[in-house]
Amino acid sequence: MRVLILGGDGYLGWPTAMHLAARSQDVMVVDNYLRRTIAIQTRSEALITNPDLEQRAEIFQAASGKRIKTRIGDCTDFAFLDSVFREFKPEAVVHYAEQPSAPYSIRGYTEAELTLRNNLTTTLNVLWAIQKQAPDCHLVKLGTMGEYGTPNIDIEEGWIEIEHKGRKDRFLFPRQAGSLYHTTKILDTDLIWFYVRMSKLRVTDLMQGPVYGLSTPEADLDERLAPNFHYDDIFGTVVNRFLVQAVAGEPLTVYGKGGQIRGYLNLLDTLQCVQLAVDSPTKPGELRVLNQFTECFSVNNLADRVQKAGKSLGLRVEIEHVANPRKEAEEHYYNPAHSGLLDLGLKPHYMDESVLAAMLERIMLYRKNIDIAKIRPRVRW
Ligand code: USQ
Repeated sequence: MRVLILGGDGYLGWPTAMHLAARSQDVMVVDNYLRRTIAIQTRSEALITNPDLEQRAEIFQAASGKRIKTRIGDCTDFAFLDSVFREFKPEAVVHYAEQPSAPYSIRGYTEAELTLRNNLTTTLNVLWAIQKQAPDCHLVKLGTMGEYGTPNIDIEEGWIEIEHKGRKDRFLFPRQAGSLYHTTKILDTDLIWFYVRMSKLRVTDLMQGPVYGLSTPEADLDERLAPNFHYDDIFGTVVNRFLVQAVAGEPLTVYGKGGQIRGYLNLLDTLQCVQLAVDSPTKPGELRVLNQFTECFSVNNLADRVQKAGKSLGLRVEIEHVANPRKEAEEHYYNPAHSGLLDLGLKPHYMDESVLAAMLERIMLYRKNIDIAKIRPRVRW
């Protein structure tokens, strides 16, 4: 199958590209290095220095014998994206090409405008390129569990049936996000649902929770194939940040009371989920929504787990409740459904102590790269 990966240089994009190429898919990746640019501008560079996309593809080919095609360009430029679709004629598109940081989207007007324009224009362009060049192509779009927020009712998998004054209909589950970045994902969903209804596109929206991990079978072939692993307050997700903090001897930064619950998953499971979605395309005119996480924890629970795993390696890990830089519920109900991917065949890798300890050991190899100044929250809501 020809699979086009937009945002192929990212934390998820690059491991996905290698994973699919290793399984003999014909893979092309596209990226404009937006995340790398923002990381330099905000002093948020990743823990491990990554070669550029073309070099990564060469290293991967030497290590695995599998080729990944690369195109460097901006998906907000429709002429460029249209030419990529015309040339490659994808059968599936994995769309990761968005500004993914909630704190960055809140930082100031320039960052808000960039996030809104980049994310929405890219999604519009992808939908148009599919309509024009590959109308039968299956779009696998990375959404986020953050679209739903933390409502005081059970979260369904994308859709909800509502009975009102004796009549029933099915609607997208209500969405109410906690950052502008997460709000752009809601707007993406509305845009996608419009084009699915109008043009009978095939789409899967993967509502993903925070991901952790830095090891995959392909990334482990060569150190230079590692994902771009962030621990800064801009791009770092909470588990990866806590693990680096533990190695650095810095207290774990629990925001506020720490009762915030989210649905987490291992990077290995992101790869499985995307593969499962690609392997089972939806019907024309179908928007399938899958909640993509394997287990729910509070931030306090995560901090305890990291502390325990650190102790097993002789690290002294302290936990600190810092003033919450975000406006979010710190104690709330949270019960999201997540059976769709399990039904498709997902075999979860759960977060046990050995998984965290293995990550800590790997991070220790890069201890000298840790810049303490990147750890504390620098953006407030
Ligand atoms: N948190 C802390 N301490 C930290 C960092 C985060 O307590 O040092 C808390 C946050 O306040 C939040 C939770 O941990 O309650 C998760 O934060 P996060 O930074 O790991 O995740 P978030 O900003 O929501 O965004 C990340 C990805 C985003 C993805 C999202 C999935 O950056 O691209 O969409 O996870 S979700 O959280 O389900 O919306």
